[in-house]
Parts: sequence; C-alpha cells; structure tokens
Amino acid sequence: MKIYDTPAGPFPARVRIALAEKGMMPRVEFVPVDLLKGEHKTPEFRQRSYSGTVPVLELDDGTFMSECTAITVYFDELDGNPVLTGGTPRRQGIVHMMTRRAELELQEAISIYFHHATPGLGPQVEVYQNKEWGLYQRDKALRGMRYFNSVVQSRSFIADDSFSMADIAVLGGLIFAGYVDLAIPADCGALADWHARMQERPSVKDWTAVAKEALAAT
Ligand code: GTS
Repeated sequence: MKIYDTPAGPFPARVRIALAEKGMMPRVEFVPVDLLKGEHKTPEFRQRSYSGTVPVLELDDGTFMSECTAITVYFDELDGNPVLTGGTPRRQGIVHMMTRRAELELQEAISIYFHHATPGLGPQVEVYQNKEWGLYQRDKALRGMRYFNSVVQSRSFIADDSFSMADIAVLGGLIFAGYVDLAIPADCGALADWHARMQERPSVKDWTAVAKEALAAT
C-alpha cells in the first residue's frame, strides 16, 4: 500500500498517528507530494484525489481512498481490532460524531483561515482567497477550542473514556493551529492539559520527530 502525503501536514498527521497507534506503519510506503509546488493540483494527481488533497491511500489493487476518516476506518478494521473507531454501535456513532465535529469546528476552520486569510501555500496555489471568510473561520476555530475544552473537562478523551479517532482529529486541528500561531486560549486549561497528555503518546512523539525533520529539510 502507498500513501501520498506531506509528512508534516496536519491532515496527513492524522493518518500517520492512527497507523502508529495500530503498529501498521511498516505496511505502508509513503510517497511525498510537494504542496508548495502545487503537485496536489495537477490533473495527474487529481486522478488519485478528486479534491486535490492529501493524504491519499492507494491499495495494492489500485483503489484510491481519500479523507482521513475513511482511511483511518480502513486501517482500523484491517486487523479485526478497531480500537480507534469501533466497539459498540454507540461508540462508533459517538466517535464519528466527535471526529466530524473536530473537523468542522477546528481543523477545517483553521485550514480555511490558512488558505484564505494568510498567504497559505503561495500565489501559484491559492488562486482564490476570501480574507473575510478566512478570518470568520479563525474565530470559529477559537470557539471550537472552547467547545473541546468543555468536553475534556468532564472526560479524559474526546469521545469517551478511551483514545479514539476523535482524539486524533482534535490533535490534527491543534497541529494546524500551531502552524498558524493560533494558541489554545488561556482559559482553556483542560484542553491544554489534554493536549499535553496526548504529546506523551508514542504515536504522537514519532510523528513530531518526523515532522520536525521534514520541516528542517524545507
Ligand atoms: N477532508 C480532507 C481529509 O480529511 O483528508 C482534507 C485534506 C486536506 O485538506 N489536506 C491538506 C491539503 O491537501 C494537507 S495539509 O494541509 O494538512 O498538509 N491541502 C492542500 C489544499 O490545497 O487544500
């Protein structure tokens, strides 16, 4: 299997952390995609990913799969032990709800802020920008942080009392927040504590080391 991605990217981070949690990193070959050069927007790349985004998983039979959530579910089910996304129907539902909420309220909002209200990936790639929309989304992301702060005030993890895909999605959002200097608000102590605890997970430590190396090389 191959994954087309950019190692330090906040969305690719989600799949890489999930793979590390599952001990499945060795099963995948990573193919780098240079976003600053717009390699993800070429007609050739769009054959793999209609929306022109990474990560993209290529299965050995030639199937392409986009979307962090879909790829995470795929790997989680592969070994018959879906600890990140599965369990009871109730847990599945809650994990998916909280994952989508993390995307909408945090990671996608920050992504829109980055692409619309900052130079983003540069003028060659950012062919349409709407600064007002970007700034609106930045404020939405800050509200999202306050929401997730309230969530982890009453439980240890984002979806329930165990680590799941939803924790990885909030982590992805906070990784993106770090890149655009959007700090966790000072009044969000529970979220800051949760974030500090997540940094102790070997999967997150491994990703942080790989990302640092990739950023240093650019
Ligand atoms: N919904 C997609 C998913 O869940 O996979 C979003 C993927 C996404 O936006 N990926 C970013 C991308 O390709 C990569 S990164 O910003 O996290 O590194 N962005 C490029 C673009 O032009 O939108």
